Amino acid sequence: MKIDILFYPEKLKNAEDKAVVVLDVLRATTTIATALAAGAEKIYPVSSIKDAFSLKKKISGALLGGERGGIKVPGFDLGNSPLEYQGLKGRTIILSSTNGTKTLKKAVSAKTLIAGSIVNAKAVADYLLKLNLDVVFMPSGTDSQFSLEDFAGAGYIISLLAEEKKVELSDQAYVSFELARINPPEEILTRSFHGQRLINLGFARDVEYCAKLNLLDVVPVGRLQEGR
Ligand code: 3SL
Repeated sequence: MKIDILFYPEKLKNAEDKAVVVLDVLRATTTIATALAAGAEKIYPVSSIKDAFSLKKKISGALLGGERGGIKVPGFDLGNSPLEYQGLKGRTIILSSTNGTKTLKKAVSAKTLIAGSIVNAKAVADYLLKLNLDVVFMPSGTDSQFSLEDFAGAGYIISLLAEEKKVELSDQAYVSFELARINPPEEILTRSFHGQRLINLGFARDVEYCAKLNLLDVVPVGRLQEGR
């Protein structure tokens, strides 16, 4: 199994035969995993707030969730805190976040598209082992900048893969693996630029939650439509 990781959420190339794992550990992909674990039936990631409102008109009973600048969008039902996503049995969520949902849209060409995070690292690793495809990890970054927490989040998943299978790591995948091997998730998330930003916005409990390794046994897998 060949494993690679991108530094930035650039447009994916040559991924038609690969599994692509998009990470936005703080917080969109953690929120997606949490919403599914709380019973949500479907999650539609959308890029813009306008698209979120117009999709809601077409799906009766859907909840709107997401943020801009970390704060719940006016008129939305939920923000982007995973801790808000509870008791969602059968609900449809339309989610729009600053970086994470946009990165998911950039990965539409993947053979299999997965939303990964630290809270579902083992579930994602087990799923990848069954798929047995080459894997590209795609960190969402923060406002087009490198994000430590997504890079390390991929590393935790890679280390679980490497325990079970012979893996061939690209140079940057090796760096993310080593980063995760040496540093506990909570330290990485608290130290990261975006972790600090969330703590300053009053979301310290979210940062703590997003660092909980292997808390949830769910794998968000999706096929997205281009252009929404
Ligand atoms: O950028 C994103 O997609 C968000 O997850 C950012 S935040 O953690 O909600 O601020």
